[in-house]
Amino acid sequence: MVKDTQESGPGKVAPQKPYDFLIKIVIGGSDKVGKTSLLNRYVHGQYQDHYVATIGIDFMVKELETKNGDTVKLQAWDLAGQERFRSITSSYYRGARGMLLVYDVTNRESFEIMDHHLNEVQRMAQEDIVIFLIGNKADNNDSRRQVSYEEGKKYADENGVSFLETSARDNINVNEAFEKFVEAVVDQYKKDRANAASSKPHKQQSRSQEKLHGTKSKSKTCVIL
Ligand SMILES: Nc1nc2c(ncn2[C@@H]2O[C@H](COP(=O)(O)OP(=O)(O)OP(=O)(O)O)[C@@H](O)[C@H]2O)c(=O)[nH]1
Ligand SMILES: [Mg+2]
Repeated sequence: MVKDTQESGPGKVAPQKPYDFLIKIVIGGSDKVGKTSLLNRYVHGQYQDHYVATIGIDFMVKELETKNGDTVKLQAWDLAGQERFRSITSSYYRGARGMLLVYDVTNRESFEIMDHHLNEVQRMAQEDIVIFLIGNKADNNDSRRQVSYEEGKKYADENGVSFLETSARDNINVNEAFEKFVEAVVDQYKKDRANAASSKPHKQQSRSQEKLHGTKSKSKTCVIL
């Protein structure tokens, strides 16, 4: 169902494909929690043990199809967790439709700083941004855990965000996390459109509304979120 994307590089011309949605998301959290590893696992199916800090911002692209049959081109902005980059990275919250906020279940500090990250998102991001809290490094048989599943879930519930534990190393829940996340972003967009349409009943239906309401065959127009 999910295809890998290798669309850039010397001498390669990116093929023009129609997508239903082009979605910009950001992945944030403290340094060394495994943000880049999660993306590498999801986009390239790869994992490496040695740590290479992200400098500033990195970027990965993945194409996928949701359970509802929507084709999505996902642009994921991988934010450096090191404190010295914070002033740059928080500016990337603006315009993002979704945010994966990652902590490391074996590092309590990375969980306790979530209040700060959520405040920043509230301050900088659009109101209807979809947020998923991810407890990464929930590896098989790991005794170094400092944050329980229940604690992570409780925190997420209290803050009205979705929650999943993952392991980039052991490939646990990584695809599920991204797929659920993308579906939630698309659903949120559809809700927003439906609300906008119902508050403007006499306006001419837009192409994307037609698609949403099934009144026209599948549009070739890509909705940029
Ligand atoms: N045990 C374990 N280690 C992991 C996992 N995910 C990442 N790591 C390791 O944790 C370290 C940091 O991973 P990164 O993905 O570079 O972390 P990051 O959050 O991108 O860090 P910054 O770029 O500095 O913000 C690396 O040594 C990874 O191999 C995991 O699921 N389990
Ligand atoms: Mg990184």
